Amino acid sequence: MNHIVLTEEEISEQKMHKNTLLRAKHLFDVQGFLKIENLFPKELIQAVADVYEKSLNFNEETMTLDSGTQVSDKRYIVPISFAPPFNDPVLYANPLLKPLLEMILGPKFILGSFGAITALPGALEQHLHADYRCLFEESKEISCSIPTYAITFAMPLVDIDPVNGPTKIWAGSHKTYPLEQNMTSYPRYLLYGPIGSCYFWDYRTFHAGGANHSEKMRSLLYMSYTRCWFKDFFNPERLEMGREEYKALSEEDKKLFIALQNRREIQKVY
Ligand SMILES: O=C(O)CCC(=O)C(=O)O
Repeated sequence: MNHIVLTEEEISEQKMHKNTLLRAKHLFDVQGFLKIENLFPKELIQAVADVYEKSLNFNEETMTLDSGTQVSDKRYIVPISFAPPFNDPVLYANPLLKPLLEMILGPKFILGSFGAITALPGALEQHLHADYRCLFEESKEISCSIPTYAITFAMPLVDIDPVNGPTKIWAGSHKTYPLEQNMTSYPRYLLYGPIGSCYFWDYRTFHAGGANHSEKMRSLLYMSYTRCWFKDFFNPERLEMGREEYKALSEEDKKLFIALQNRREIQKVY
């Protein structure tokens, strides 16, 4: 099994067993991605999904979404403001997940972006891409051998299956940046799962949003978690939060939102 299924005990204690953590970290390092089958409470995600779907302006005549930015055929990135129900810490600072994120991104990881990705019915497969360029343009070897600096975290807002828009991903491609453009030297996986599941990938791992062959929208919530020093110059940073919502955060959670603040503030927090 190349993904993680949490035990009932882990869920009730809201803590991953040490062996689960080590296995999760190992799988992530080797594959460049990881799926966790049952991280979130289904009722919470369903409530979030209902609010999100109602907020969308889907024009069925033109088959366009009058919200967000189109990123490929019938696929849109929609910014989401940190307001109820989206600002529940279970979503962005999940206690089951935080220790794993610390192992992957170091203890001072932060949230860089937060939004949703919606593939409309009939959306075509997206172009193959990684979420960032080689960090050191002059050396693929160095760029690929260092630990990761950022991940994209995806949380299905509908039950996703191979038909309605899995994310195609090429295992191990984060370690080389593609040796061949046809990707045949990398095993290809489909990332999908029910509401409550999640999957995430290294910014360097090659992937593509899959086609949506169903008659319904396929949406997922996404977050970029990064090391605190990383500034994303190539993707628009989408992080929207009102002053009141920010003030209501716990001191611990405020550390995750450093990207919203003046960089000099970082020194005050750490
Ligand atoms: O829609 C998906 O499954 C992934 C989308 C994606 O990778 C992107 O828009 O960059």
